[in-house]
Amino acid sequence: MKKSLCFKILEDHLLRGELVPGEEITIRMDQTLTQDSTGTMVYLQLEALNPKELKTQRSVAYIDHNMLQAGFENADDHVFIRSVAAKRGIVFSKPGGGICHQVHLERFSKPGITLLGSDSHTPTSGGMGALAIGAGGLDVAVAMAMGEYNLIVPKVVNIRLSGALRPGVNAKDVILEILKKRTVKGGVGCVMEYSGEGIKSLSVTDRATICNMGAELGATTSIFPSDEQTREYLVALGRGKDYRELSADSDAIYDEWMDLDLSEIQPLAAMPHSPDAVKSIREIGPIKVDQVAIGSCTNSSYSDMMKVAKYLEGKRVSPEVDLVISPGSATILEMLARNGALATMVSAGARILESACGPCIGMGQAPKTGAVSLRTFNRNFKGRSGTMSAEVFLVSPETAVVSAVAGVLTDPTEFFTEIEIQQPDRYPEASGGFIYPEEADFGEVVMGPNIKPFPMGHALEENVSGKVLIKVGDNITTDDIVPSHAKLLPYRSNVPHLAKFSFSTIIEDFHLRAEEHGGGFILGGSNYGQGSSREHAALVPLYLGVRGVLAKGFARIHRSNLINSGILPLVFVNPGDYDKVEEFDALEIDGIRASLERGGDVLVRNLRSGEEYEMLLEVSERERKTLLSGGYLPYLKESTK
Ligand code: MIC
Ligand code: SF4
Repeated sequence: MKKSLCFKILEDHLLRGELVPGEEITIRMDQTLTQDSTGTMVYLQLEALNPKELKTQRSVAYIDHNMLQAGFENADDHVFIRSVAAKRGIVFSKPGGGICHQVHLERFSKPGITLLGSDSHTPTSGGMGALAIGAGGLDVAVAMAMGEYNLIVPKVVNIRLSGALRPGVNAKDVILEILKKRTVKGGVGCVMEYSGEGIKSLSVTDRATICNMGAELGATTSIFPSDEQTREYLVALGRGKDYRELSADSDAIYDEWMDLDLSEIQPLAAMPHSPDAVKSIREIGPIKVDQVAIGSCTNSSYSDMMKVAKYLEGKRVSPEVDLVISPGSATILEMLARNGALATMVSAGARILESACGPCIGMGQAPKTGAVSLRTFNRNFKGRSGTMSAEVFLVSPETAVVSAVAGVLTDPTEFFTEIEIQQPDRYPEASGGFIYPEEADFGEVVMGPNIKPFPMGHALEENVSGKVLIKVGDNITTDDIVPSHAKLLPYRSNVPHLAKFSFSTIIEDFHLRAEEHGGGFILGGSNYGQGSSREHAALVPLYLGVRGVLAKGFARIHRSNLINSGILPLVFVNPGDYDKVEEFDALEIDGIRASLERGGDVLVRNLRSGEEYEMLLEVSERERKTLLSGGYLPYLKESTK
């Protein structure tokens, strides 16, 4: 008794360690998912691990990010992933099948399972009652090879929902409200667990929207119980047998609570350039809009799409607005095509994009210079759209579509009183977009010329020294460390090429600085490395000779990626010391191996000022060994010798 749903699932999957918040445990992973922009690295690493067989019950490889084939690179990556999937018994979802999180929810997620994905929005499946976690690629490769994953036991925050959303208010507004209250750091080290009467009125896909953007809180994951809504969704998908009723004990103990009355939530927007810069649509006022993009793993479900289509009936998109729509999966696209909704969208003047991430990751549809772009997505970091000067607002599909017609930002509540969408009784069979292991034709693993070996760390030296190559502020994103858009995504399997663009949202010559000084340190503020799971944000610094990152705090996935790459994540004991370090200061850490072996703090000397800073290197036993070996792969190689 007294258990949260999160702890019940953790306990069910516990292999090693104790369920005490802050401690590292090892859990069994039932399923994994990868997408293509992180997937090439995952599969290169899986090939390096070369397991006899996979230890997961189900592993799926999606192609949804790198969909523009402006050159051979993306197509080569797709074929590489398909060839490894065939060799290893992994389900392959072809390009066009849809966005990994939406498709996984439809076809593979189940209540009570554990899922590890090489994408930060993997928690979307929490809407189904799965414990779904985003991680760096190497962790996902290891989960496939060994069936396990190491994580720090989270605190569990209980968000109690009451009431019901008013017409025109979307589950997106719920998570924006939570982001407004807790900020992009507000979930670090926590799992957000939802309960209360209010959840009954939320469909599985509404819940998935809320869990999806829990990633923006920095949370380890988010989860809803499974109930009648979950059963109906699974039955409609022809997967009724996957249903299991699951919830927390009625007297469950939580570390924190938060109450939210759904009926009080207003339509909201996250303003440029952070998902927690939230204001109500009315507060922001009727600003002129240039582009509206509806889709992404946050808001591309059947009901979101149908709300958009219903509103567009008999209307016309403002002549000054570009409206682009990407349905979340081939299944949804097929349903919209069959019921006429697609025709409504097209005749209103919308552009229909394929079922993929598309503009959410800057894969096309970069807005014009200085544009205001409303997007139903989850991230609005500067430059992510592909246009540095664009102002991206994150909104719900209801706000997006009403504003697309009005030409200005508009509160949708009064326009949705008559619109009600029924959840479908039956989804069509999965499209021909899957290749199951049974039917896969395994030949050779195929590697195109753009796929380069990934860098590997080496055993940690006694003393580490170097210059501070860059000093950055709080909440630096992985989009800053390694930007991603149509021009760079094709190089996800080519770390040397990506390295030339590291930190280019902040300075142009980071890679030149690193080359000139033979590597060194990065100085960061709090929540360093928030955002995506891309381990390129560690592999690129590793390639450029970065030995350590000194920061006030780290985002969860990025911290693990640094350790997996053999880069030291050092936290200031006195955050005020951050101000005393300047760019190009020479730093020295003596006896770092000994400090690590002792498990104590680390002293960093500033050769310019002569000052010493106490830094915390808070690591588990396994992480300590990983750093000593120079990364997770070298560590695994040593420990299995
Ligand atoms: C994102 O939304 O930032 C991405 C692109 O999906 C990333 C993965 C990547 O960088 O390839 C994520 O969220 O992990
Ligand atoms: Fe794709 Fe965007 Fe979702 Fe990332 S956030 S998985 S880029 S749709």
